[in-house]
Amino acid sequence: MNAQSLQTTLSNLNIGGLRYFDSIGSTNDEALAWAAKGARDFSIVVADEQTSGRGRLSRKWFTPAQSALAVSLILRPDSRLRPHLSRVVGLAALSIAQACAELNLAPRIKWPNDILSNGKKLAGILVETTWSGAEVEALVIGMGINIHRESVPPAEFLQFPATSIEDELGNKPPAREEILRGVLSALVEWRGRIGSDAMIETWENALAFRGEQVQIQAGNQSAVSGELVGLESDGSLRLRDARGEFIPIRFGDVSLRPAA
Ligand code: BT5
Repeated sequence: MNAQSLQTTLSNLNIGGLRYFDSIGSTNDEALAWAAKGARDFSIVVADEQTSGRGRLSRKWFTPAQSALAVSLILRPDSRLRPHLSRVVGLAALSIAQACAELNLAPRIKWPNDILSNGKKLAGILVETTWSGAEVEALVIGMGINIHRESVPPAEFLQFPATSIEDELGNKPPAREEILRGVLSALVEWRGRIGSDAMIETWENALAFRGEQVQIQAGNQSAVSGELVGLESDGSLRLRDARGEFIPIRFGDVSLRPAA
């Protein structure tokens, strides 16, 4: 993978700009800085290796060389996207899931930001923003996708089991550029329909643990348990507690687990 192979493979996608690095700290940091300096809509930062890849709450994201996709996509909200910014993590999750389904995997979305295959984490998403006064100026959608076996971190690094596309397929995956093209093509398609009911329904139908009991932990607060029913129209999670009452779980740094 290099800048030329990415330009060639993504040539039909109207990419705003491309910055490629053999090695970088975090593609999200680069994309946030670029967005603040005026990067065009749909620009991407791609790295072969990240030395300080980030998850939420400054958790580490593992991206060893030649094995994974680490991409940050910059979106500048237009009038269609702006009313639905809370759906953007779903936009990314759906797009990664759709690209994996095209490879004949059966991905599920562990709300809000993980893609699972056979109950193991295959990809993670980190959405960050730049602001202009009180308005979101740009969104940076960081996507880390495990492609080859070598991208899967050692077990002691993980709270949740992980896998890669190669592990799940049982044979060689397509080139990383091709997989990225699949993700970005799906994202272009779903971005055009971000306000639609179909977007929420498709996202909801792809959720992991639907109809099952789950536990949600947000920071130091006590955990909330209930049946995972689906999504609210803003993309919040809808649980039903033991008394049958619906509880919306807003985004934020929550973690979802199947109930013990
Ligand atoms: C995430 O956070 O899952 C978001 C990951 C986003 C990574 C992308 S890569 C491109 C862009 N640039 C960045 O610097 N970041 C974005 P979270 O839900 O907080 O999960 C983090 C946890 O996942 C860690 O604490 C580990 O336990 C686990 N983990 C780390 N690397 C992993 C990997 N490669 N595969 C599976 N799990 C991993």
